Amino acid sequence: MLSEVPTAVAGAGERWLQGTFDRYARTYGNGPGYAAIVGSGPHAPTLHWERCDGPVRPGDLLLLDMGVEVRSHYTADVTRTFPVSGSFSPVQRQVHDLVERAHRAGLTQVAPGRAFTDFHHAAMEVIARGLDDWGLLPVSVDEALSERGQHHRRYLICGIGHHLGLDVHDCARSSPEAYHGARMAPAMALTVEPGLYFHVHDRTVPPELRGIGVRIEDDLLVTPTGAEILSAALPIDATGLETWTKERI
Ligand SMILES: [Mn+2]
Repeated sequence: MLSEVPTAVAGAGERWLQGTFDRYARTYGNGPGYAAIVGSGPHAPTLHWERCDGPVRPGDLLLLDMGVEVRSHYTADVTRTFPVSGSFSPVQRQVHDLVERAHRAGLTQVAPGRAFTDFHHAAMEVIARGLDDWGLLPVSVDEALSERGQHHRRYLICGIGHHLGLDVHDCARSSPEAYHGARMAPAMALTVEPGLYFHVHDRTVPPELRGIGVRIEDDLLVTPTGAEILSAALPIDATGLETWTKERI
């Protein structure tokens, strides 16, 4: 994928990367598990950017959310945010570092017997505290984290994980008791995917944050003793992603 980024930058844009992934998915698996998301620069904060009709610019962050449906029809759902130039700018790295901390906090909560929502709350607390450190919360962290608050969700309006299987959002029609209200059990597969999305026109954040979108999404299998990260081959830290990118572009 990343070896095709220079072609995207040269003019073929997001379309080229989406098309490249689709071709690989079709060739080596059954096909894409869902419409692949290629969000470059200001498109990255737009959730489910499947239009993928924009340019890819040298200083952009490139949010790639893609999964191959293998020939047994099970799918993956993985996201990383790569710096097109090979290096995160200081502010891009600042955002990525906070999402990484939230992600790590979430990963530690995936284990049998845990409430399904534990990883959500763990990640959200890190996000809320980080945004408060940056002066972006209009209320205290406690109030933001309270049920009536949720001010931090302005920048993270989606859920941060879901069951995964034959459908990318597997068991989505389950009852609340069997889904968010349930406890995790061995053999469950799920995603953990916190992010931060600062829309390009969002005047509640300083100009340097506008147009930055970062998500880290891993696929996990709950085991009898904890969880196995099925997508662990990909780095989740900014420095690791820089190295990964530079080795391929
Ligand atoms: Mn997902």
